[in-house]
Amino acid sequence: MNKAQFAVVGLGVMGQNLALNIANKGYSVAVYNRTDQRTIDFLNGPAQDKAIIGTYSYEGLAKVLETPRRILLLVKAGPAVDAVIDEIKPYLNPGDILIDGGNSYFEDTERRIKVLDDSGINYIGTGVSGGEEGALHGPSIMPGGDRVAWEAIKDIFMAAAAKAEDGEPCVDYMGPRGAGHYVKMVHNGIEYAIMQLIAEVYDLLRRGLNISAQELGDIFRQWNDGELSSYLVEITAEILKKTDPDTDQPILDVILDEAKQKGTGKWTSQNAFDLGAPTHAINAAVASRIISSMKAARVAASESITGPKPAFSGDVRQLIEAAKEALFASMILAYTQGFGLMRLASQEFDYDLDMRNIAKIWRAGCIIRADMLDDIMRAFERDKDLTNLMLDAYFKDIVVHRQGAIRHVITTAIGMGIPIYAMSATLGYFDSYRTARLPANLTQAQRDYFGAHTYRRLDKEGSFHTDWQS
Ligand code: NBP
Repeated sequence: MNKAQFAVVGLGVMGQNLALNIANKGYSVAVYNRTDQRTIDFLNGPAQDKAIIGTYSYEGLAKVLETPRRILLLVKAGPAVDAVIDEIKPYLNPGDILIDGGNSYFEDTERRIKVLDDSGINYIGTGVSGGEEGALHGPSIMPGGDRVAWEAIKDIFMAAAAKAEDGEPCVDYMGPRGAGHYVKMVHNGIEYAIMQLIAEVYDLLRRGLNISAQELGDIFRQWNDGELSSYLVEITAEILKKTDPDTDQPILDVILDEAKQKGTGKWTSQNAFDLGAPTHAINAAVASRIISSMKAARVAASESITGPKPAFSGDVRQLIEAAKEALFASMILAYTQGFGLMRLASQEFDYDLDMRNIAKIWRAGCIIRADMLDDIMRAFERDKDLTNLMLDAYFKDIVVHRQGAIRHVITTAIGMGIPIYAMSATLGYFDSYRTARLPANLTQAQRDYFGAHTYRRLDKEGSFHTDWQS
């Protein structure tokens, strides 16, 4: 019997679709799932007539695979990954490659690599983005770990990955150890930020200007035909135009306004705080999801805590145009913050991340794919050590010329009492970054006043303390 070339463990939506994707590219795939029935249903359903072999034990899986074995885990992130590693390990040999394709925390990946080091089993931690559809037709894949192991899986990942317009596969080696999962974490942080920026613009136009969901769908569709062209803007247009079959209302009007989260955005912010990276838009997006979940408290507060009524008396067309420009510029600033964080992480963790390659593999397949990533890729081609995207002439020009739009949109929303936190935070980042002297002089003085923490001066070297109450 010919042995299978690749294996997928975990047949949730991602596992099933990636197994199908890889089989469709001409590879034979063995699959295993903890609950046998899922495997049976998969084999009798979507995997029928494909080069996919079902197995019902880790021993059986190991036996049907060619060596070195290449096994992709797509199980729930967290303890499930450790459980699978413990159970499968006795059937693996040195040189075999275990690939974790779930949304694992990068520090867990670093730990697992250390634990497996003695066994000679190679471990690749890889981000996979694109959701259900992407997994089937071509995701963006962000592998990290041992470079030699990457070379041994490269052909399959290149075949399975999305292809950008220039034909380049959206996969590349990110760096050692947890680098792949780190990049995926930041990808998700940027995703949180962009989703929140879009949601705020939707809220301003829907509630503040009373534009119907259908009309707004048309507006987002037009935006998607221009410089804002991106997956998240595209699906927003489709969502806005969708009608609920039960009520005949726009489906958005019947969806509960409580956003869930699995943690990748929060991890991005937590790590940014640890590294000292300014990720204002991501932090604001995480906080916005948190306050959205306090529905009962918000409903109660809305009955007693008053504020301005959302009523707009200005130029509607001008505000819509400004919203488009503001969204474009603030999306650029969200990417800027994400790339800035990865730059610091690359130094801190010795990941040696190549920002150009990251932009390159985010151009298709993933949730944050957008035309502007082509330009981000080019900016890092012009200067691979670019410390901040805003220092690239092309992006500086865009943001500088559109800052007026951001200010107009924010002040309009604030005047109407419509929360616009992520966009305001994004502008706060922009204004802080371009300000030579921030009020941190006062913060320094206060710290010295109450805690004798000392302060530094502009005119002299050294640490100084003032006896403030004398
Ligand atoms: P889920 O995250 O829902 O995980 C389901 C799979 O994990 C099933 O195969 C389940 O087996 C298996 N599993 C669990 Br739960 N505990 C296990 C254990 N202790 N031992 C062995 N198997 C166990 O699936 P998913 O949505 O396909 O996601 C897979 C990974 O990909 C996750 O890390 C996810 O965060 C990531 N991801 C998901 C998406 C997406 O759009 N869904 C996108 C990108 C990345 P069972 O059938 O026996 O319960």
